[in-house]
Amino acid sequence: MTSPIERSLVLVKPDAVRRGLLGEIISRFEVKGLAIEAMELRTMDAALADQHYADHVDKAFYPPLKEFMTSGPLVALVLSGDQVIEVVRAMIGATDGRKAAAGTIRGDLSLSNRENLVHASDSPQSAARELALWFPKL
Ligand code: FUP
Repeated sequence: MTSPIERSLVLVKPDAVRRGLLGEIISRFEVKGLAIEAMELRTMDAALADQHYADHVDKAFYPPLKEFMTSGPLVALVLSGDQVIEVVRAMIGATDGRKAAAGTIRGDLSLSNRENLVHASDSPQSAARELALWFPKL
């Protein structure tokens, strides 16, 4: 029996687009051996931000986070591969770029707890929810 290939929803955030880091970040996923099943330049609007960050809308950090995430285009990706959810979470590193381990995307390229370059689904449940939100036809 083979299990279905797992998928993760990944956002390369507006700070990465502004800083010219799209190639660097997407390249890390490619060379790791993950498959890109979908990739779109999109701009989050307020409604999508509230849905995407449903768990965070009541937190004090949410208003500036929403401002940042809707501030310009981002790249939305569907990545697939063996244990892709866990693999990508390890590749992006801890939330705060100042504390993220060297060798991770945030650890190497971010100095911020907000402008931390990448979002990635953190569980099969959040992947299913986020994939339905961003790529409902997939
Ligand atoms: P992560 O799963 O690592 O992206 O982190 P969380 O789900 O905990 O937080 C989602 C986003 O909220 C982070 F990517 C950045 C932002 N955030 C802040 O701006 N301030 C905080 O104190 C915590 C998170």
